[in-house]
Amino acid sequence: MAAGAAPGEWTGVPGVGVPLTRARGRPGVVDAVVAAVGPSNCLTDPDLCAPYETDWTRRWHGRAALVARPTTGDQVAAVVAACTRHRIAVVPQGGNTGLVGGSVPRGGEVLMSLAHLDQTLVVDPVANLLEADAGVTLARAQAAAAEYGLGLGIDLAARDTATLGGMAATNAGGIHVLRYGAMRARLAGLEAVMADGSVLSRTSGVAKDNVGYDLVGLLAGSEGTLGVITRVLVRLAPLPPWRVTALIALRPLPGAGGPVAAAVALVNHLLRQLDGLEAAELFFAEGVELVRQHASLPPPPGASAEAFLLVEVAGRTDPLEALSQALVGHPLVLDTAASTDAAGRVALWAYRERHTEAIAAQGLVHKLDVCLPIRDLADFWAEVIASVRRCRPRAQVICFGHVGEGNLHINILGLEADDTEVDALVLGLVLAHRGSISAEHGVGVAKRSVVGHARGPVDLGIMKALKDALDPHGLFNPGVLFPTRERGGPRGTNRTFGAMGEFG
Ligand code: FAD
Ligand code: 2HG
Ligand code: ZN
Repeated sequence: MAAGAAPGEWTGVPGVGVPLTRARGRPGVVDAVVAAVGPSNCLTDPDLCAPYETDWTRRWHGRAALVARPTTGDQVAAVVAACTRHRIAVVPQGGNTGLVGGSVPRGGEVLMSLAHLDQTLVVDPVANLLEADAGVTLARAQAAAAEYGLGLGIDLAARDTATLGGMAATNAGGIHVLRYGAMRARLAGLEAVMADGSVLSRTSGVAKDNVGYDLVGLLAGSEGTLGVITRVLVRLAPLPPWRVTALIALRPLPGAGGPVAAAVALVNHLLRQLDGLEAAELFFAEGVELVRQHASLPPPPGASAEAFLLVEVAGRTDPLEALSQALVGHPLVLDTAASTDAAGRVALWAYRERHTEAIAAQGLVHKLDVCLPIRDLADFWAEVIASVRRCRPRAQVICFGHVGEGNLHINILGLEADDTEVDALVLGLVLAHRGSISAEHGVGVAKRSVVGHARGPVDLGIMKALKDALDPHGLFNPGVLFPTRERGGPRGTNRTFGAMGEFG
Protein backbone atom coordinates (compact mmCIF):
# COMPACT_ATOMS: atom_id res chain seq x y z
CA MET A 1 0.00 0.00 0.00
CA ALA A 2 1.19 3.50 -0.80
CA ALA A 3 2.43 5.56 2.10
CA GLY A 4 -0.36 7.53 3.73
CA ALA A 5 -3.25 5.44 2.33
CA ALA A 6 -5.83 4.27 4.84
CA PRO A 7 -6.57 0.53 5.05
CA GLY A 8 -9.02 -0.51 2.35
CA GLU A 9 -8.34 2.56 0.24
CA TRP A 10 -7.51 1.91 -3.36
CA THR A 11 -4.59 3.94 -4.55
CA GLY A 12 -3.85 2.51 -7.97
CA VAL A 13 -0.77 0.74 -6.72
CA PRO A 14 -0.50 -2.96 -7.63
CA GLY A 15 -1.72 -5.32 -4.94
CA VAL A 16 -4.16 -2.90 -3.37
CA GLY A 17 -7.85 -3.73 -3.49
CA VAL A 18 -10.70 -4.52 -1.15
CA PRO A 19 -10.95 -8.07 0.20
CA LEU A 20 -12.99 -10.33 -2.03
CA THR A 21 -15.58 -11.30 0.59
CA ARG A 22 -16.48 -7.71 1.41
CA ALA A 23 -16.87 -6.65 -2.17
CA ARG A 24 -18.72 -9.69 -3.42
CA GLY A 25 -21.24 -10.25 -0.62
CA ARG A 26 -24.11 -8.57 -2.48
CA PRO A 27 -26.66 -11.30 -3.35
CA GLY A 28 -29.37 -8.75 -4.20
CA VAL A 29 -27.21 -7.18 -6.89
CA VAL A 30 -26.24 -10.55 -8.31
CA ASP A 31 -29.89 -11.58 -8.61
CA ALA A 32 -30.83 -8.30 -10.26
CA VAL A 33 -27.95 -8.49 -12.75
CA VAL A 34 -28.69 -12.15 -13.50
CA ALA A 35 -32.29 -11.14 -14.21
CA ALA A 36 -31.00 -8.42 -16.58
CA VAL A 37 -28.33 -10.28 -18.55
CA GLY A 38 -28.86 -13.97 -17.81
CA PRO A 39 -26.69 -16.22 -15.62
CA SER A 40 -23.97 -16.86 -18.18
CA ASN A 41 -23.33 -13.12 -18.55
CA CYS A 42 -23.12 -12.34 -14.85
CA LEU A 43 -19.72 -13.43 -13.56
CA THR A 44 -18.87 -13.74 -9.88
CA ASP A 45 -16.24 -16.49 -9.95
CA PRO A 46 -12.92 -14.75 -9.11
CA ASP A 47 -11.06 -16.60 -11.87
CA LEU A 48 -13.61 -15.56 -14.48
CA CYS A 49 -13.69 -11.97 -13.22
CA ALA A 50 -9.90 -11.63 -13.07
CA PRO A 51 -9.27 -10.68 -16.74
CA TYR A 52 -11.68 -7.76 -16.38
CA GLU A 53 -10.06 -6.50 -13.19
CA THR A 54 -6.55 -5.62 -14.39
CA ASP A 55 -5.85 -3.07 -17.08
CA TRP A 56 -3.67 -3.42 -20.17
CA THR A 57 -0.63 -1.92 -18.45
CA ARG A 58 -1.04 -4.24 -15.42
CA ARG A 59 -0.44 -1.16 -13.28
CA TRP A 60 -4.09 -0.68 -12.29
CA HIS A 61 -6.40 -3.23 -10.77
CA GLY A 62 -9.15 -3.70 -8.24
CA ARG A 63 -11.83 -6.23 -7.40
CA ALA A 64 -15.32 -5.97 -8.92
CA ALA A 65 -18.49 -6.95 -7.07
CA LEU A 66 -19.35 -8.83 -10.24
CA VAL A 67 -18.91 -8.60 -13.99
CA ALA A 68 -22.02 -7.91 -16.09
CA ARG A 69 -21.84 -8.59 -19.83
CA PRO A 70 -24.95 -7.14 -21.47
CA THR A 71 -25.56 -7.99 -25.12
CA THR A 72 -28.25 -5.38 -25.89
CA GLY A 73 -28.88 -1.73 -25.05
CA ASP A 74 -31.96 -2.76 -23.04
CA GLN A 75 -29.81 -5.03 -20.92
CA VAL A 76 -27.38 -2.16 -20.27
CA ALA A 77 -30.31 -0.02 -19.09
CA ALA A 78 -31.54 -2.85 -16.85
CA VAL A 79 -28.11 -3.28 -15.25
CA VAL A 80 -27.82 0.48 -14.67
CA ALA A 81 -31.29 0.47 -13.05
CA ALA A 82 -30.30 -2.46 -10.81
CA CYS A 83 -27.10 -0.69 -9.76
CA THR A 84 -29.03 2.47 -8.96
CA ARG A 85 -31.48 0.47 -6.83
CA HIS A 86 -28.69 -1.27 -4.95
CA ARG A 87 -26.52 1.83 -4.65
CA ILE A 88 -23.54 0.23 -6.31
CA ALA A 89 -21.26 2.00 -8.76
CA VAL A 90 -20.64 0.98 -12.38
CA VAL A 91 -17.34 0.83 -14.24
CA PRO A 92 -17.93 0.63 -18.01
CA GLN A 93 -15.32 -1.36 -19.91
CA GLY A 94 -14.84 -1.85 -23.65
CA GLY A 95 -11.74 -3.65 -24.89
CA ASN A 96 -9.78 -2.77 -21.75
CA THR A 97 -6.93 -1.33 -23.81
CA GLY A 98 -7.06 2.05 -22.04
CA LEU A 99 -3.74 3.21 -20.59
CA VAL A 100 -4.84 5.39 -17.64
CA GLY A 101 -6.56 2.88 -15.35
CA GLY A 102 -10.11 4.06 -16.12
CA SER A 103 -11.54 0.77 -17.33
CA VAL A 104 -10.98 -1.40 -14.24
CA PRO A 105 -12.60 -1.34 -10.80
CA ARG A 106 -11.25 0.62 -7.88
CA GLY A 107 -12.94 -1.93 -5.61
CA GLY A 108 -16.46 -3.27 -5.25
CA GLU A 109 -18.18 -1.78 -8.33
CA VAL A 110 -20.14 -3.63 -10.97
CA LEU A 111 -17.78 -3.97 -13.90
CA MET A 112 -19.93 -3.63 -17.01
CA SER A 113 -18.15 -5.11 -20.01
CA LEU A 114 -19.60 -3.84 -23.29
CA ALA A 115 -17.45 -6.23 -25.35
CA HIS A 116 -20.43 -8.54 -25.98
CA LEU A 117 -22.67 -5.68 -27.13
CA ASP A 118 -21.45 -6.10 -30.69
CA GLN A 119 -24.23 -7.43 -32.90
CA THR A 120 -25.11 -4.32 -34.92
CA LEU A 121 -22.60 -3.21 -37.54
CA VAL A 122 -24.12 -1.43 -40.54
CA VAL A 123 -22.44 0.65 -43.24
CA ASP A 124 -24.51 3.24 -45.11
CA PRO A 125 -22.54 3.95 -48.31
CA VAL A 126 -24.96 6.71 -49.37
CA ALA A 127 -24.67 8.79 -46.20
CA ASN A 128 -21.09 7.54 -45.65
CA LEU A 129 -21.90 6.51 -42.09
CA LEU A 130 -21.18 3.45 -39.98
CA GLU A 131 -23.57 2.54 -37.15
CA ALA A 132 -22.36 0.01 -34.64
CA ASP A 133 -22.95 -1.35 -31.17
CA ALA A 134 -20.45 0.01 -28.66
CA GLY A 135 -18.59 -3.29 -28.32
CA VAL A 136 -17.65 -3.61 -32.00
CA THR A 137 -13.87 -3.48 -32.33
CA LEU A 138 -12.15 -0.89 -34.48
CA ALA A 139 -10.70 -3.61 -36.72
CA ARG A 140 -14.16 -5.11 -37.39
CA ALA A 141 -15.55 -1.68 -38.18
CA GLN A 142 -12.60 -0.90 -40.49
CA ALA A 143 -13.11 -4.19 -42.36
CA ALA A 144 -16.86 -3.54 -42.77
CA ALA A 145 -16.25 -0.02 -44.09
CA ALA A 146 -13.45 -1.17 -46.40
CA GLU A 147 -15.91 -3.43 -48.26
CA TYR A 148 -17.43 -0.20 -49.58
CA GLY A 149 -14.07 1.48 -50.22
CA LEU A 150 -14.53 3.57 -47.08
CA GLY A 151 -12.54 4.14 -43.90
CA LEU A 152 -13.27 5.54 -40.43
CA GLY A 153 -10.43 8.07 -40.58
CA ILE A 154 -9.18 6.75 -37.28
CA ASP A 155 -6.64 4.06 -36.58
CA LEU A 156 -4.53 2.88 -33.66
CA ALA A 157 -2.36 -0.10 -32.83
CA ALA A 158 -4.93 -1.57 -30.41
CA ARG A 159 -7.41 -1.85 -33.31
CA ASP A 160 -8.09 -5.59 -32.82
CA THR A 161 -9.33 -5.11 -29.24
CA ALA A 162 -10.28 -1.46 -28.69
CA THR A 163 -14.04 -0.92 -29.10
CA LEU A 164 -15.82 1.95 -30.79
CA GLY A 165 -17.62 2.70 -27.50
CA GLY A 166 -14.33 2.87 -25.62
CA MET A 167 -12.81 5.02 -28.36
CA ALA A 168 -15.74 7.42 -28.16
CA ALA A 169 -15.54 7.44 -24.35
CA THR A 170 -11.85 8.36 -24.48
CA ASN A 171 -12.01 10.55 -27.59
CA ALA A 172 -9.22 8.35 -28.94
CA GLY A 173 -6.68 9.86 -31.29
CA GLY A 174 -4.21 7.59 -33.05
CA ILE A 175 -2.15 7.84 -36.18
CA HIS A 176 -4.48 9.67 -38.59
CA VAL A 177 -5.54 12.64 -36.49
CA LEU A 178 -3.37 14.89 -38.65
CA ARG A 179 -5.79 14.45 -41.55
CA TYR A 180 -9.10 13.31 -40.06
CA GLY A 181 -9.22 14.51 -36.44
CA ALA A 182 -9.79 12.45 -33.29
CA MET A 183 -12.80 10.31 -32.42
CA ARG A 184 -15.04 13.23 -31.39
CA ALA A 185 -14.62 14.69 -34.86
CA ARG A 186 -15.50 11.35 -36.44
CA LEU A 187 -18.69 10.85 -34.39
CA ALA A 188 -21.97 11.61 -36.15
CA GLY A 189 -24.12 10.42 -33.27
CA LEU A 190 -24.48 8.00 -30.40
CA GLU A 191 -26.82 6.30 -27.99
CA ALA A 192 -26.09 6.19 -24.26
CA VAL A 193 -27.75 4.96 -21.09
CA MET A 194 -27.80 7.75 -18.54
CA ALA A 195 -27.67 7.44 -14.75
CA ASP A 196 -31.45 7.44 -14.30
CA GLY A 197 -31.76 4.59 -16.79
CA SER A 198 -33.06 6.83 -19.61
CA VAL A 199 -31.55 6.53 -23.08
CA LEU A 200 -30.00 9.48 -24.89
CA SER A 201 -30.42 8.80 -28.60
CA ARG A 202 -28.82 11.00 -31.26
CA THR A 203 -28.63 8.65 -34.22
CA SER A 204 -30.15 10.48 -37.19
CA GLY A 205 -26.64 11.10 -38.51
CA VAL A 206 -27.63 14.31 -40.29
CA ALA A 207 -24.62 16.33 -41.32
CA LYS A 208 -25.75 19.55 -39.63
CA ASP A 209 -27.71 19.70 -36.38
CA ASN A 210 -27.57 22.76 -34.17
CA VAL A 211 -30.56 22.12 -31.93
CA GLY A 212 -29.07 22.99 -28.58
CA TYR A 213 -26.02 21.63 -26.84
CA ASP A 214 -23.60 19.15 -28.41
CA LEU A 215 -24.39 16.19 -26.18
CA VAL A 216 -22.60 13.75 -28.48
CA GLY A 217 -19.45 15.84 -28.15
CA LEU A 218 -19.93 15.95 -24.38
CA LEU A 219 -20.20 12.18 -24.03
CA ALA A 220 -17.11 11.84 -26.24
CA GLY A 221 -14.11 11.90 -23.94
CA SER A 222 -16.22 11.58 -20.78
CA GLU A 223 -14.37 8.36 -19.85
CA GLY A 224 -17.45 6.51 -18.62
CA THR A 225 -18.25 9.18 -16.02
CA LEU A 226 -21.49 10.51 -17.54
CA GLY A 227 -23.21 7.52 -19.13
CA VAL A 228 -22.72 4.17 -20.83
CA ILE A 229 -22.37 4.50 -24.59
CA THR A 230 -24.27 1.69 -26.26
CA ARG A 231 -24.13 2.65 -29.92
CA VAL A 232 -22.08 4.96 -32.14
CA LEU A 233 -22.40 6.51 -35.58
CA VAL A 234 -19.08 7.21 -37.26
CA ARG A 235 -18.49 9.38 -40.32
CA LEU A 236 -16.74 7.51 -43.11
CA ALA A 237 -14.34 8.85 -45.72
CA PRO A 238 -13.30 7.33 -49.06
CA LEU A 239 -10.23 5.12 -48.64
CA PRO A 240 -7.55 6.57 -50.91
CA PRO A 241 -6.47 3.81 -53.30
CA TRP A 242 -2.77 4.76 -53.16
CA ARG A 243 -0.70 4.83 -50.03
CA VAL A 244 3.01 5.13 -49.32
CA THR A 245 4.81 4.78 -46.01
CA ALA A 246 8.31 6.14 -45.50
CA LEU A 247 10.68 5.69 -42.59
CA ILE A 248 13.11 8.59 -42.37
CA ALA A 249 16.29 8.70 -40.30
CA LEU A 250 16.58 12.32 -39.17
CA ARG A 251 19.59 14.63 -39.11
CA PRO A 252 19.11 16.75 -35.98
CA LEU A 253 19.04 20.52 -36.07
CA PRO A 254 21.61 22.25 -33.83
CA GLY A 255 20.60 22.67 -30.17
CA ALA A 256 19.44 20.50 -27.29
CA GLY A 257 16.06 19.65 -28.83
CA GLY A 258 17.69 19.03 -32.24
CA PRO A 259 16.04 15.76 -33.29
CA VAL A 260 12.56 16.98 -32.35
CA ALA A 261 13.11 20.35 -33.98
CA ALA A 262 14.16 18.48 -37.14
CA ALA A 263 10.99 16.37 -37.07
CA VAL A 264 8.76 19.41 -36.61
CA ALA A 265 10.49 21.24 -39.47
CA LEU A 266 10.32 18.24 -41.79
CA VAL A 267 6.61 17.64 -41.08
CA ASN A 268 5.89 21.30 -41.90
CA HIS A 269 7.88 20.95 -45.12
CA LEU A 270 5.88 17.84 -46.09
CA LEU A 271 2.54 19.48 -45.23
CA ARG A 272 3.40 22.26 -47.65
CA GLN A 273 4.71 19.98 -50.40
CA LEU A 274 2.19 17.13 -50.39
CA ASP A 275 -1.51 16.47 -50.53
CA GLY A 276 -2.74 13.71 -48.24
CA LEU A 277 -0.17 13.54 -45.44
CA GLU A 278 -2.03 11.15 -43.07
CA ALA A 279 0.54 10.28 -40.44
CA ALA A 280 3.72 11.80 -39.00
CA GLU A 281 5.17 9.75 -36.16
CA LEU A 282 8.36 10.44 -34.25
CA PHE A 283 10.44 7.93 -32.31
CA PHE A 284 13.98 7.57 -31.04
CA ALA A 285 16.89 5.15 -31.15
CA GLU A 286 16.25 3.84 -27.58
CA GLY A 287 12.70 2.86 -28.53
CA VAL A 288 13.82 1.25 -31.77
CA GLU A 289 16.34 -0.81 -29.83
CA LEU A 290 13.63 -2.12 -27.47
CA VAL A 291 11.27 -2.85 -30.36
CA ARG A 292 13.99 -4.65 -32.30
CA GLN A 293 14.86 -6.86 -29.34
CA HIS A 294 11.20 -7.54 -28.53
CA ALA A 295 10.05 -8.26 -32.09
CA SER A 296 13.34 -9.50 -33.59
CA LEU A 297 13.37 -6.83 -36.31
CA PRO A 298 16.33 -5.98 -38.57
CA PRO A 299 17.99 -2.56 -38.22
CA PRO A 300 15.99 0.28 -39.79
CA PRO A 301 17.47 2.48 -42.53
CA GLY A 302 19.96 4.95 -41.06
CA ALA A 303 20.32 2.65 -38.08
CA SER A 304 22.74 4.95 -36.26
CA ALA A 305 20.34 7.93 -36.26
CA GLU A 306 19.18 9.43 -32.98
CA ALA A 307 15.58 9.87 -34.15
CA PHE A 308 13.20 8.66 -36.85
CA LEU A 309 10.13 10.07 -38.54
CA LEU A 310 7.57 7.74 -40.08
CA VAL A 311 5.21 9.36 -42.55
CA GLU A 312 2.29 8.06 -44.55
CA VAL A 313 0.80 9.77 -47.58
CA ALA A 314 -2.37 8.62 -49.31
CA GLY A 315 -4.22 9.82 -52.38
CA ARG A 316 -6.08 9.09 -55.58
CA THR A 317 -2.81 8.89 -57.51
CA ASP A 318 0.47 7.31 -56.47
CA PRO A 319 2.11 9.75 -54.03
CA LEU A 320 5.52 8.01 -54.11
CA GLU A 321 7.08 10.34 -56.67
CA ALA A 322 5.94 13.49 -54.87
CA LEU A 323 7.16 12.12 -51.54
CA SER A 324 10.58 11.21 -52.97
CA GLN A 325 10.94 14.68 -54.45
CA ALA A 326 10.13 16.22 -51.08
CA LEU A 327 12.66 14.05 -49.24
CA VAL A 328 15.60 13.39 -51.55
CA GLY A 329 18.42 15.81 -50.83
CA HIS A 330 16.60 17.42 -47.92
CA PRO A 331 19.18 18.49 -45.34
CA LEU A 332 17.23 16.93 -42.43
CA VAL A 333 17.07 13.50 -44.06
CA LEU A 334 19.93 11.11 -43.30
CA ASP A 335 18.40 8.03 -44.89
CA THR A 336 14.99 6.77 -45.90
CA ALA A 337 13.07 3.63 -46.88
CA ALA A 338 9.63 3.67 -48.46
CA SER A 339 7.03 1.10 -49.39
CA THR A 340 3.70 1.13 -51.22
CA ASP A 341 2.73 -2.54 -50.79
CA ALA A 342 0.82 -3.68 -47.71
CA ALA A 343 3.49 -6.05 -46.37
CA GLY A 344 6.28 -3.51 -46.80
CA ARG A 345 4.26 -0.80 -45.10
CA VAL A 346 3.39 -3.07 -42.15
CA ALA A 347 7.10 -3.86 -41.79
CA LEU A 348 7.97 -0.16 -41.59
CA TRP A 349 5.11 0.61 -39.20
CA ALA A 350 6.29 -2.18 -36.87
CA TYR A 351 9.19 0.02 -35.67
CA ARG A 352 6.64 2.56 -34.47
CA GLU A 353 3.52 0.54 -33.63
CA ARG A 354 5.26 -2.04 -31.49
CA HIS A 355 6.68 0.51 -29.04
CA THR A 356 3.84 0.10 -26.50
CA GLU A 357 4.12 -3.68 -26.24
CA ALA A 358 7.94 -3.63 -26.32
CA ILE A 359 8.00 -1.15 -23.44
CA ALA A 360 5.35 -3.10 -21.49
CA ALA A 361 7.52 -6.21 -21.79
CA GLN A 362 10.22 -4.42 -19.75
CA GLY A 363 7.98 -4.23 -16.66
CA LEU A 364 6.24 -1.43 -14.85
CA VAL A 365 6.12 1.79 -16.83
CA HIS A 366 4.96 5.32 -16.04
CA LYS A 367 3.06 6.57 -19.08
CA LEU A 368 2.56 10.27 -19.70
CA ASP A 369 0.59 11.21 -22.79
CA VAL A 370 0.97 14.93 -23.34
CA CYS A 371 0.43 17.58 -26.00
CA LEU A 372 2.58 20.68 -26.40
CA PRO A 373 2.28 23.82 -28.46
CA ILE A 374 4.23 22.76 -31.53
CA ARG A 375 6.70 25.67 -31.16
CA ASP A 376 7.66 24.43 -27.69
CA LEU A 377 7.90 20.72 -28.48
CA ALA A 378 11.67 20.52 -29.03
CA ASP A 379 12.58 22.54 -25.93
CA PHE A 380 10.08 20.60 -23.84
CA TRP A 381 11.50 17.26 -24.96
CA ALA A 382 15.06 18.34 -24.14
CA GLU A 383 13.94 19.58 -20.70
CA VAL A 384 12.17 16.28 -19.95
CA ILE A 385 15.20 14.20 -20.87
CA ALA A 386 17.56 16.41 -18.82
CA SER A 387 15.28 16.70 -15.76
CA VAL A 388 14.44 13.02 -15.50
CA ARG A 389 18.12 12.18 -15.90
CA ARG A 390 18.97 14.57 -13.07
CA CYS A 391 16.16 13.41 -10.80
CA ARG A 392 16.32 9.63 -11.45
CA PRO A 393 19.65 8.83 -13.16
CA ARG A 394 18.76 5.13 -13.45
CA ALA A 395 15.38 5.67 -15.13
CA GLN A 396 15.02 5.15 -18.87
CA VAL A 397 12.87 7.58 -20.87
CA ILE A 398 11.35 6.27 -24.08
CA CYS A 399 9.56 8.98 -26.06
CA PHE A 400 7.50 8.62 -29.18
CA GLY A 401 4.33 9.99 -30.60
CA HIS A 402 2.22 11.88 -33.04
CA VAL A 403 4.56 14.77 -33.80
CA GLY A 404 2.15 16.35 -36.29
CA GLU A 405 -0.07 17.32 -33.36
CA GLY A 406 2.73 17.92 -30.84
CA ASN A 407 1.57 14.79 -28.95
CA LEU A 408 4.39 12.94 -27.20
CA HIS A 409 4.08 9.65 -25.30
CA ILE A 410 6.66 9.81 -22.52
CA ASN A 411 7.23 6.33 -21.14
CA ILE A 412 9.52 6.05 -18.13
CA LEU A 413 10.98 2.72 -17.08
CA GLY A 414 12.83 1.92 -13.89
CA LEU A 415 10.61 3.84 -11.44
CA GLU A 416 8.68 2.53 -8.44
CA ALA A 417 4.91 2.31 -9.02
CA ASP A 418 4.19 4.99 -6.43
CA ASP A 419 6.99 7.35 -7.52
CA THR A 420 4.82 10.36 -8.25
CA GLU A 421 7.68 12.85 -8.18
CA VAL A 422 8.86 12.17 -11.71
CA ASP A 423 5.33 12.23 -13.14
CA ALA A 424 4.77 15.56 -11.38
CA LEU A 425 8.06 16.89 -12.74
CA VAL A 426 7.15 16.04 -16.34
CA LEU A 427 3.55 17.24 -16.04
CA GLY A 428 4.80 20.44 -14.40
CA LEU A 429 6.96 21.07 -17.48
CA VAL A 430 3.92 20.45 -19.68
CA LEU A 431 1.91 23.04 -17.77
CA ALA A 432 4.80 25.52 -17.78
CA HIS A 433 4.72 25.32 -21.59
CA ARG A 434 0.91 25.68 -21.62
CA GLY A 435 0.50 22.16 -22.94
CA SER A 436 -2.12 19.52 -22.14
CA ILE A 437 -1.45 16.85 -19.52
CA SER A 438 -3.85 14.49 -21.32
CA ALA A 439 -3.62 14.41 -25.10
CA GLU A 440 -5.50 11.31 -26.24
CA HIS A 441 -5.56 8.56 -23.58
CA GLY A 442 -7.69 10.45 -21.06
CA VAL A 443 -7.25 11.27 -17.39
CA GLY A 444 -8.52 8.01 -15.87
CA VAL A 445 -7.22 7.49 -12.37
CA ALA A 446 -3.62 8.02 -13.45
CA LYS A 447 -3.87 11.81 -13.77
CA ARG A 448 -6.95 12.73 -11.74
CA SER A 449 -4.84 14.52 -9.14
CA VAL A 450 -3.42 16.88 -11.79
CA VAL A 451 -6.74 17.97 -13.30
CA GLY A 452 -7.09 20.72 -10.67
CA HIS A 453 -3.79 22.19 -11.85
CA ALA A 454 -4.55 21.84 -15.54
CA ARG A 455 -7.93 23.56 -15.57
CA GLY A 456 -9.00 26.87 -14.05
CA PRO A 457 -11.77 27.27 -11.47
CA VAL A 458 -14.41 28.20 -14.03
CA ASP A 459 -13.64 25.13 -16.10
CA LEU A 460 -13.61 22.88 -13.03
CA GLY A 461 -16.88 24.36 -11.78
CA ILE A 462 -18.62 23.66 -15.09
CA MET A 463 -17.27 20.10 -15.22
CA LYS A 464 -18.44 19.43 -11.68
CA ALA A 465 -21.87 20.96 -12.38
CA LEU A 466 -22.24 18.72 -15.43
CA LYS A 467 -21.19 15.63 -13.50
CA ASP A 468 -23.56 16.45 -10.65
CA ALA A 469 -26.44 17.15 -13.04
CA LEU A 470 -26.03 14.04 -15.18
CA ASP A 471 -24.82 11.63 -12.50
CA PRO A 472 -26.11 13.10 -9.22
CA HIS A 473 -25.26 10.06 -7.11
CA GLY A 474 -21.84 9.38 -8.61
CA LEU A 475 -22.91 6.08 -10.17
CA PHE A 476 -20.52 6.06 -13.12
CA ASN A 477 -16.82 5.39 -12.79
CA PRO A 478 -16.16 6.99 -9.39
CA GLY A 479 -12.52 7.90 -9.01
CA VAL A 480 -12.03 8.48 -12.74
CA LEU A 481 -11.46 12.08 -13.78
CA PHE A 482 -12.95 13.30 -10.46
CA PRO A 483 -11.93 12.09 -7.03
CA THR A 484 -14.91 10.35 -5.39
CA ARG A 485 -16.62 11.91 -2.40
CA GLU A 486 -16.92 10.14 0.89
CA ARG A 487 -20.33 8.60 1.55
CA GLY A 488 -22.58 11.20 3.05
CA GLY A 489 -19.91 13.90 2.69
CA PRO A 490 -20.32 17.08 0.72
CA ARG A 491 -20.31 16.40 -2.98
CA GLY A 492 -17.02 16.86 -4.79
CA THR A 493 -15.11 18.27 -1.86
CA ASN A 494 -13.68 15.12 -0.40
CA ARG A 495 -10.46 13.76 -1.79
CA THR A 496 -10.60 10.23 -0.36
CA PHE A 497 -11.52 7.28 -2.49
CA GLY A 498 -14.26 4.95 -1.28
CA ALA A 499 -13.31 1.30 -1.02
CA MET A 500 -16.67 -0.24 -1.85
CA GLY A 501 -17.61 1.56 -5.06
CA GLU A 502 -20.92 2.56 -3.44
CA PHE A 503 -22.53 5.87 -4.07
CA GLY A 504 -25.26 8.01 -2.62
P1 FAD B 1 -11.44 0.66 -22.35
O1 FAD B 1 -9.99 0.59 -22.14
O2 FAD B 1 -12.21 -0.53 -21.99
O3 FAD B 1 -12.04 1.92 -21.56
C1 FAD B 1 -11.43 3.17 -21.64
C2 FAD B 1 -12.30 4.21 -20.91
O4 FAD B 1 -13.55 4.34 -21.56
C3 FAD B 1 -12.64 3.81 -19.48
O5 FAD B 1 -12.72 4.98 -18.70
C4 FAD B 1 -14.01 3.16 -19.58
O6 FAD B 1 -14.75 3.27 -18.38
C5 FAD B 1 -14.63 3.95 -20.70
N1 FAD B 1 -15.56 3.18 -21.55
C6 FAD B 1 -15.27 2.08 -22.30
N2 FAD B 1 -16.36 1.71 -22.99
C7 FAD B 1 -17.34 2.55 -22.67
C8 FAD B 1 -18.70 2.68 -23.06
N3 FAD B 1 -19.25 1.87 -23.95
N4 FAD B 1 -19.43 3.69 -22.51
C9 FAD B 1 -18.88 4.55 -21.61
N5 FAD B 1 -17.62 4.47 -21.21
C10 FAD B 1 -16.84 3.50 -21.74
N6 FAD B 1 -5.20 5.52 -27.70
C11 FAD B 1 -5.16 6.58 -28.54
O7 FAD B 1 -5.90 7.54 -28.35
N7 FAD B 1 -4.31 6.59 -29.63
C12 FAD B 1 -3.49 5.56 -29.90
O8 FAD B 1 -2.72 5.61 -30.85
C13 FAD B 1 -3.53 4.42 -29.04
N8 FAD B 1 -2.75 3.35 -29.29
C14 FAD B 1 -2.77 2.30 -28.42
C15 FAD B 1 -1.94 1.21 -28.68
C16 FAD B 1 -1.91 0.13 -27.81
C17 FAD B 1 -1.01 -1.04 -28.11
C18 FAD B 1 -2.75 0.14 -26.66
C19 FAD B 1 -2.77 -1.02 -25.72
C20 FAD B 1 -3.58 1.21 -26.41
C21 FAD B 1 -3.60 2.30 -27.27
N9 FAD B 1 -4.43 3.40 -27.06
C22 FAD B 1 -4.41 4.46 -27.92
C23 FAD B 1 -5.30 3.45 -25.88
C24 FAD B 1 -6.67 2.76 -26.06
O9 FAD B 1 -6.64 1.82 -27.10
C25 FAD B 1 -7.74 3.78 -26.34
O10 FAD B 1 -7.89 4.61 -25.20
C26 FAD B 1 -9.10 3.19 -26.68
O11 FAD B 1 -9.96 4.23 -27.04
C27 FAD B 1 -9.72 2.40 -25.53
O12 FAD B 1 -10.80 1.62 -26.02
P2 FAD B 1 -11.33 0.37 -25.19
O13 FAD B 1 -12.53 -0.17 -25.88
O14 FAD B 1 -10.25 -0.60 -24.96
O15 FAD B 1 -11.77 1.09 -23.84
C1 2HG C 1 0.42 5.08 -29.46
O1 2HG C 1 0.45 6.16 -30.03
C2 2HG C 1 -0.48 4.91 -28.28
O2 2HG C 1 1.07 4.11 -29.88
C3 2HG C 1 0.18 4.29 -27.06
O3 2HG C 1 -1.16 6.08 -27.98
C4 2HG C 1 1.19 5.20 -26.43
O4 2HG C 1 2.15 3.41 -25.16
C5 2HG C 1 1.99 4.63 -25.26
O5 2HG C 1 2.47 5.42 -24.45
ZN1 ZN D 1 -0.76 7.67 -29.34
